[in-house]
Amino acid sequence: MKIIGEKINGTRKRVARAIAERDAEFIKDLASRQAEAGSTWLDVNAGTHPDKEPEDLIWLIENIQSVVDTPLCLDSANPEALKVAIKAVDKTPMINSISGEPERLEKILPLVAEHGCEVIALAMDEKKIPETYEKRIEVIEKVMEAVHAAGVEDDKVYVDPLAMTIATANQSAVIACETISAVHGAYPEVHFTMGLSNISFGLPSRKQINRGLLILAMQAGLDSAIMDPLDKDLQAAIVTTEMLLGRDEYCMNYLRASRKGLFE
Ligand code: THG
Repeated sequence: MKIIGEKINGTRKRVARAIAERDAEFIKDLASRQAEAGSTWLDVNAGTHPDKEPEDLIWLIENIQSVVDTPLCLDSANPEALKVAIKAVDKTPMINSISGEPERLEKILPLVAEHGCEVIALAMDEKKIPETYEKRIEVIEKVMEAVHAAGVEDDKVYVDPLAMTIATANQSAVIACETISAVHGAYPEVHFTMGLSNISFGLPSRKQINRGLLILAMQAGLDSAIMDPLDKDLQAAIVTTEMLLGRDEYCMNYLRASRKGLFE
């Protein structure tokens, strides 16, 4: 299971303040702690000021790279901001994200192909997030056609099935898992990821719900998640589920995690 550390996100109030005040220490601390906790990528989202986004992204990237060498996951729907950010990174980044929206495919896929990036593909288009897994798969088929036309390999693609808030969409975890299973069947080389926290919006004890979704989705084929790497219970759920899915020979990782106190 590969972890995309979610904490450097300008839509979070504390991070928005750090960006506005150019509080580099706050950002560096988030970067170091998430890298130490085992993140394969660090998500970098500069927030929702389109005019300031490229400048803010560069400031974030430079500060993060001054303390860690973990590759970054550039979280923006804006092709112009992505173009500038790709030039500022030391290591090939993951791009978060494309979708079935033609403009994003046309403008972002060439960048992905040129730089050899991994890319997250959302199972939605410019109209909306489809309500059934059959319709989400139709969107992903369209995205994969464009991916192939751009010369990007299937194993660079991370499909995000989009798990909506369960409080208002009773079947949303089921639909997300069905989407993963079906896409996995059709495109065996494609990877999966998702933001775990949308599912629990508006309900109490959110971490409990996020953790349950993680386990169900891993069973369906999820092999990466945009998540809080500092959440020990979530990390424990990953180690345990990997073992239960038969991916931990002699239970070595589980035993190592136990000795290190992950389950205390
Ligand atoms: N899919 C993809 N990218 C994404 C998302 C997704 N990027 C953004 C988001 N969703 C995932 N990132 C975060 C980052 C931080 C938080 C949640 C998701 C977070 N949330 C706190 C919580 O859930 O309690 C509240 C906010 C706060 O702490 O200020 O921290 O789905 N491809």
